Amino acid sequence: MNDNDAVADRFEEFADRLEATGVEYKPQSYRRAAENVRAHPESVGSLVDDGKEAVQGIEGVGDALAAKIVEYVETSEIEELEELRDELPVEMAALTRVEGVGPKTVGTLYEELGVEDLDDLEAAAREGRIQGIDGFGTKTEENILSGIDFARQAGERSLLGDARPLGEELRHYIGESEAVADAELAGSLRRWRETIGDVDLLVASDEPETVVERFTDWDDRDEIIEAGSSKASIRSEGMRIDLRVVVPEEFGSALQYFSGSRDHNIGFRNRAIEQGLKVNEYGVFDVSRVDDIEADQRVGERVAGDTEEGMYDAVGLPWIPPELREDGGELAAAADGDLPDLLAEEDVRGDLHVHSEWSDGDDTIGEMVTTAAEFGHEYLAITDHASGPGIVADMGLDDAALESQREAIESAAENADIEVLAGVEANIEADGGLSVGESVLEELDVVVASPHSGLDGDGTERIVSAIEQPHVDIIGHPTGRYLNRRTGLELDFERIAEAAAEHGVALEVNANPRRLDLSGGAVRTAIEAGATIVIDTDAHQPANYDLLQYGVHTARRGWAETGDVLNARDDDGLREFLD
Ligand code: DGT
Ligand code: CA
Ligand code: CA
Ligand code: ZN
Repeated sequence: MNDNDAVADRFEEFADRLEATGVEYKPQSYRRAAENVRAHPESVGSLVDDGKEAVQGIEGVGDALAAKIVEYVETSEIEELEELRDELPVEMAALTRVEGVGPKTVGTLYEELGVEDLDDLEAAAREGRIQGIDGFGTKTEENILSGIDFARQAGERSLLGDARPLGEELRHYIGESEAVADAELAGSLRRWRETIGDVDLLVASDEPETVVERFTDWDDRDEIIEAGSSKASIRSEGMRIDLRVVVPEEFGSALQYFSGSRDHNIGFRNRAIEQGLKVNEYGVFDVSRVDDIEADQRVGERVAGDTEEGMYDAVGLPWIPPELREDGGELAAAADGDLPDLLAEEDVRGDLHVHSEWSDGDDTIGEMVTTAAEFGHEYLAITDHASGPGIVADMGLDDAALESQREAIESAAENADIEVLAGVEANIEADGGLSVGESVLEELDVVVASPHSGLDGDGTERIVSAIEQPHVDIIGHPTGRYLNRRTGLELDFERIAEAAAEHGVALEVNANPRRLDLSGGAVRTAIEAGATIVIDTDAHQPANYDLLQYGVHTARRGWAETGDVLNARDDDGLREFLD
């Protein structure tokens, strides 16, 4: 986490804690400051180096908040926040993750019932003590109870975008050992699930103890949870990492088993049983001539297990890409020869939603274009924020600014090696209208319309209205969710996809790992209803172009093929869709 995010998180906690104790107005200014700090192009560390006045240059940060930022950068702590934590010793983040429980409720529940964490909250709800408090009814109590599990899960699971780089780094480090024949990430990480319970690393080696030792010696591990002769678990960056070492002959079967999902494996095993085969992490075994098939895990004649392809082949199936292994009909599709020909990372030819310093991006239009070309893109659309609700003050462009930006983009396009399109990211207002004038939209190549505020309740009609607007090309991050933080709009994806297909609008898979919006499941619904999707990074700096992979694999989880994806088209195909 960078310092800006760390400061923003603390300011948000400040706001929650002040609100919990009944303070008015002040929480709002902390939240506004948090948002501006998070979006600020320069790191708070370098601003503090330049002095407190530079820190006050952040919108909404006055003298008092600037002092807190300086304090945090210098001491990694904010004394006043520590005091608030002592006064109200509750797990604010965990408790407010429960749907319907806000900071005020947390304050009340602590005062009346001494609720400090999710366990206390669950006990109080089960024992019917919450409905006894003034202003709380049985309905509230029921809602709290049903929201607790989700809140627990959300708190525990890591984002794919945090777990994947950590897992890859570890895999690379382990793979450097001569004792290692092969190393692969398994589990939910290999399936590219949007959140990860723990990281699973599978290694093929004839020297398991050497591998375990190298694993537990890793520089980046914070804690050894357990270590045995062929498996071990460590913690790093708050994540649990499980290692299993198997002999090279059993690598394929172990990889199949530990990649999951559990439900996929159950279906796979049942299919094998019907054919007189036994499957487990050690291989596929022909047990047709065995009396007691439970006698040993490795009983019968071994017919597969060296490779994962061999495992699927042994039960009469083609290899199934891990993203599909969620028990969503992939085994039947494989058996029928109907597996999708999935989109690949290299099929994507451009990015149609990125920001420059004209709004809240870090870099110039020219830099964003040059780095997109270096990344390998054939085209790029610059889509800075139009002003509107949910857009940080002064960060959005009004109609006049959009006009002059279009001219700047067009002149950048003249010198570029790739196609550069002029666009905008317009805000979808509560009634489905956009924040930009028609005459401005008309002149632009790409109009992305996205929801940024009012992100609760059913948003289907709001999004459909936006789709029906004449100049809209793409619906950006359709639900507006933030993983582990807010669920965003509830949407009837089928209805939205039908409208999108009818009006020639593409639905975005926003590749930012905090969003992954649409989700894999929603992508699948959208494609089945005939919609085109587009995978965008929403880059605010060139380094973000790399996030594309998360969008591609999320789309693969939605069974997306190249033909379903707008930015897998060549420039002509793209222009045809946009016209
Ligand atoms: P996670 O960690 O919650 O994000 O999800 P996974 O899928 O990585 O689950 P994990 O780490 O508990 O186990 C890794 C894989 O090992 C899992 O996907 C399938 C396999 N596995 C683990 N336990 C069982 C089990 O009881 N039955 C079956 N069939 N497979 C299992
Ligand atoms: Ca796992
Ligand atoms: Ca695990
Ligand atoms: Zn954006």
